Amino acid sequence: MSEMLAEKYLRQSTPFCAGCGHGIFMNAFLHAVEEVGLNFRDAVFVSGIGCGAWVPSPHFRADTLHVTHGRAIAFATGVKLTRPELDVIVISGDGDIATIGGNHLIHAARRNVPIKVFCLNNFVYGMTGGQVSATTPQGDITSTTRRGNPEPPFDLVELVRGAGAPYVARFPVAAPRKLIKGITNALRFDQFAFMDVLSLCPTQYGRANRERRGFDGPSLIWSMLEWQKELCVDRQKATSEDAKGKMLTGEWYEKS
Ligand SMILES: Cc1ncc(C[n+]2csc(CCOP(=O)(O)OP(=O)(O)O)c2C)c(N)n1
Repeated sequence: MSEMLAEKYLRQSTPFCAGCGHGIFMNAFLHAVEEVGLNFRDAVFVSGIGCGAWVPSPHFRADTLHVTHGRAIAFATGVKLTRPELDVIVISGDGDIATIGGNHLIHAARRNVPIKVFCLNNFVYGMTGGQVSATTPQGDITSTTRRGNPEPPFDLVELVRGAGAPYVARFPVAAPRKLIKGITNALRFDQFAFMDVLSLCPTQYGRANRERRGFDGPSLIWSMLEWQKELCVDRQKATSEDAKGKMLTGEWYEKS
């Protein structure tokens, strides 16, 4: 991250592990904030519990609410109702937003609450030891699924679109320029906006799935970035054949 961005927007340095995708997201997010001209004095950031929740709090020089696990969207809805003039932005993990907090996610989408939600999806509960979450791919190893996750995951794009969200996007941290563009669009959108940010957790997910996913190159972090690039296909370029077993990336706007 540039010194200018860090000095302007951050109170302190971050505690993320080496190779954590959340730091790449934080950098991309601050670039988008500059691009949009979002004034932190007009914004409130809300996060639940987990490593992803640490992106805004205690780091951003802004008003931040660091609330109970799974309840970030519920608190954010309350803030938006009482102070509609503020930009209310939720940043938290897949465990927080889509697993324990999944109910709040679908109802905020259904109600089109005008908040922005960035879900830092590293496929596990990272902070507490890499347990299975609602986005862990079937067959993957986690600390609570040692023989492979027997359950299918949520596709967060499909889930949130199905719940009625007018803007849904997915971008991987391995494609930072596209990620910045997407965040810029989400921040400028004036209704409910949701982004499935494909993050990376080398410490938990990477180590546990080293053999299964072939993260055995000279560097675990590098292998994970390469794997993430291969996992993603641009929804506008992909045929249904290309999309098999991949994750579609891009933006989906539902016209009202
Ligand atoms: C009600 C409640 N249940 C469980 C916990 C323990 N807990 C803290 S963080 C966390 C996992 C967070 O995972 P995720 O949201 O995916 O974020 P990550 O750490 O992966 O970025 C859990 C289960 C808690 N703090 N509160």
